[in-house]
Amino acid sequence: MSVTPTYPVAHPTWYDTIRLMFTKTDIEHMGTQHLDLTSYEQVQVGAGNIYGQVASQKMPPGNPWTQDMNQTFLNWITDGCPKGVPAYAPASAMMSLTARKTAATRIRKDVNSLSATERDTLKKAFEGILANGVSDPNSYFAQAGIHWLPLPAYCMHHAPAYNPWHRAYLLGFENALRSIPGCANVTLPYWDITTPFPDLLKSPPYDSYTLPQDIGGGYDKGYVTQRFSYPDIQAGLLRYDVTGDINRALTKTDWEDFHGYWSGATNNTIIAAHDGGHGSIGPTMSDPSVAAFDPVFWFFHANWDRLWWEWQKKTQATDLNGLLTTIDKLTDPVSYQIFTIGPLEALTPFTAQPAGLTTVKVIDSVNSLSVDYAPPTTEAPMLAFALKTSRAASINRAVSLNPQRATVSVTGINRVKIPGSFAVNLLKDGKQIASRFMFQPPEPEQCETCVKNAMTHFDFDLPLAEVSGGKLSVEVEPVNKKVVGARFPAKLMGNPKIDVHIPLQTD
Ligand SMILES: [Cu+2]
Repeated sequence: MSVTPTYPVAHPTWYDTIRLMFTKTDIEHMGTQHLDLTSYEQVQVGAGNIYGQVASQKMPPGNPWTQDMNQTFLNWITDGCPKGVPAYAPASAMMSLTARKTAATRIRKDVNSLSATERDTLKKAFEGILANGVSDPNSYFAQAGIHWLPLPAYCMHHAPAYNPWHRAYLLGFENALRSIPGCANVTLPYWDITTPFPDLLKSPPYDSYTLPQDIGGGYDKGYVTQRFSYPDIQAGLLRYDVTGDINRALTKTDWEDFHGYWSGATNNTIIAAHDGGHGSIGPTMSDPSVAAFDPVFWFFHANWDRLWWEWQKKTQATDLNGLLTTIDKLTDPVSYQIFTIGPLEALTPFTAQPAGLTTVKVIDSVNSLSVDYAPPTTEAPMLAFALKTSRAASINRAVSLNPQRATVSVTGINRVKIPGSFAVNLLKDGKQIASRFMFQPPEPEQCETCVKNAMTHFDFDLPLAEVSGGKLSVEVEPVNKKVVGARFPAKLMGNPKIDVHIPLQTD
């Protein structure tokens, strides 16, 4: 028995309405054009395009939808493409993970997949918060200012609360966007950083921001956020092997290894990718005290949140118990404590706000925050791009033509001595062969989180042939060359040490 809905439907879901709107002919017709109208994921991602076609009466050919049907489809998009639950689902299935997933009303999309309407709404929302006065908590200035300058600074990096803190931060920013009239359903899109810098973000209001007042740290009223040239951004992402770090992170089953850096974990997974991304984008994004003022910050961080959620789903860490099974409480007590000891669950300043967000509350993105992510629409054109550039060699690491690998660890760098973010370059016979980036404030000795884990290490996973047969050395290249010079003196930062490990080949 099939029930035909009466159009228009105010709040349709995929299961109760949308999937029934496509006829067998439509499905066959679009199938030849590689759009599967029986797939929720594909229809959701293509929703803007589909709406454009049906609203202009081009589709379905010769049998256009009625005005009420178009309105229904538009309502569905406006609601964030809710999936709903299958009408035939038994009660037990409705409790399953897949069915629960449908609770999300905020579907964040790949920034390259937005429809014209979605782009308009997003722009309106951005312009709205940009126009709000600096003392309005829903102003762009106030939101960006939470990260660091103007003080107090709350930001959380290279520490166990990094992922939860930024998830709460993004939700607050998205709520600010939603406070603008007509934008109540807007969601923050993400930039899949394994694909080129999105065109949308190269023009106003997303290309730059001008400070409306002094914020301290030498950043005065009138300061305009700065980016590198777009080709240089791509080169930077390759230089720091951001895609390689992401891929490595997603294969990890432990919380520490996914994030990397503390508790004995190598520093070549998510936080390394995040740092490398910041360092690649420009002077503003390289400095945590102002990074959030560059509008790309939000799209960039939505992507790290998406990747955390991807990893959570893969490791069944989407609720507290699941997440705790990924943490080794003996070797990493701090991570365990931030999810199990009340006062340590706070995410300042978000816990004090009405939403009362804590580390525990943000774990289940879908059921607790109603936030989910549509899959990326483009498939890693970075690889194609990379092969066209002179830096093609570095991408070979990701595709690993040489199975014999070496792990190079650089330890013993005291980062608190280094004023601001810096790159660590690994050299063979004086020639740079790989680099990593550390994202830190201009005065790390004033930052409690930095001081707590001052001794840093950097890990490089390279083909053995690239590191053998020559003398390895390491240098620290500060971002702020004006103050520090092009290379930071090794003696001042501790005693860096290089270790090379050759993992056993198991196959
Ligand atoms: Cu960041």
